[in-house]
Amino acid sequence: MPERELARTAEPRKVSKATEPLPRDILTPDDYRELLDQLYLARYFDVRLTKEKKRGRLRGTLYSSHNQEAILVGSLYALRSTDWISPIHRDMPAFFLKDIKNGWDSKDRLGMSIEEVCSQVWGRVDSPGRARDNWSHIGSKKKRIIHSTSMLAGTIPVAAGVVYADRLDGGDNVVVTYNGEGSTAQGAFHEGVNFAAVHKLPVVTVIENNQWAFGTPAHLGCPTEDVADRAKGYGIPGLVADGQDVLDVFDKVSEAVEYARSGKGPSIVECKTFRSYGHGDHDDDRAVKYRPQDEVEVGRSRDPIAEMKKVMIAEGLLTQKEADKHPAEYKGAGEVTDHDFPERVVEFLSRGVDFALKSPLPDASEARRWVFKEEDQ
Ligand SMILES: Cc1ncc(C[n+]2csc(CCOP(=O)(O)OP(=O)(O)O)c2C)c(N)n1
Ligand SMILES: [Mg+2]
Repeated sequence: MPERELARTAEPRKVSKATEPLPRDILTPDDYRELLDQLYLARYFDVRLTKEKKRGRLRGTLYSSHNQEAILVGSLYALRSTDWISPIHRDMPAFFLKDIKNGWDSKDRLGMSIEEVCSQVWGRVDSPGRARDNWSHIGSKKKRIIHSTSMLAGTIPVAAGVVYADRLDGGDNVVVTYNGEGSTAQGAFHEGVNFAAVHKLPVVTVIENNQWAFGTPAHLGCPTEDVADRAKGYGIPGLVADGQDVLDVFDKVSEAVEYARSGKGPSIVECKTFRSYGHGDHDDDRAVKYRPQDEVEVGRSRDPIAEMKKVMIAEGLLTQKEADKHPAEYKGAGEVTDHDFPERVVEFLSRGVDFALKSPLPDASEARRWVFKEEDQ
């Protein structure tokens, strides 16, 4: 294996121009507390599902977003309800985090309910996918979530088309697409970003650079130091965010969203992070073999929950005692308990899990339905 540096998650080079004032300046103390709770919620979803699977209550593959939560939380917080998103395999929390700032239980919010998402994970009749798959292969036109597929980067051309149509209809909505750094080596990435750039479409391409694409390290998938440098080839802005810092992600994505909404066109926002565990839960053991242990330790050393707590303590929005009340940070699914999370978070997700476990499996007779367009679609 060629020599290379350790994962670089701390203090990434800032490519974007410093904007004064920063987008985060509009956030209130309540927004900060909400962001922290959302980080907890995304983390709890991840560890709870891992535990459920270990207890034998869940089947299928889990693609952990542990340590990458700030990317989803910070970017979604920068959006309007009517904006579109296009998540992929590692973004399962995005389905219920979308528009959640408008009320976790609001019936009107344009995001999926926790009941829908948990039913999807358990492959139940109340899920959008009705047990055709247990993971992220779902979407909702009504809630403005582009259907996720397995084809890496394949959603970027679709996303470009969706906002092209929105512009033709006189809209000013933006789409945020999520992809890993490995996906940027796909042909569809080039076609989609190129099309968006040529037509100045409001497509914000968030790259979750977690340093690994299954067993391939980032430097064997992208020849430039920053994946965001790919933007130069399309004549569009490329920003680099600290993916462990929810506020930095919020700032950079807000900047990109404003640029897109004002008609200037697409951009790429690379968020530097680290994949804490294997590619999927089936990969856990081998992960230790292909990744040096010191790299894994460095990569996990800046937990996004801890980073947000530090900021809030420094700004007088959280006392050390309050920060210590729910110490979920730096813990894997095997070490963490429900007491490490705010009650609000545990209660919200438990409601989804209970609902899913009570929801029946679909009847086998519907297996051949919805292959082609049907009357009730
Ligand atoms: C077009 C395509 N090629 C290969 C795969 C198999 N595959 C699924 S995820 C993955 C790695 C993706 O890496 P990255 O884009 O960095 O995202 P990450 O899993 O790290 O979040 C691969 C190779 C696929 N789903 N689609
Ligand atoms: Mg990756």
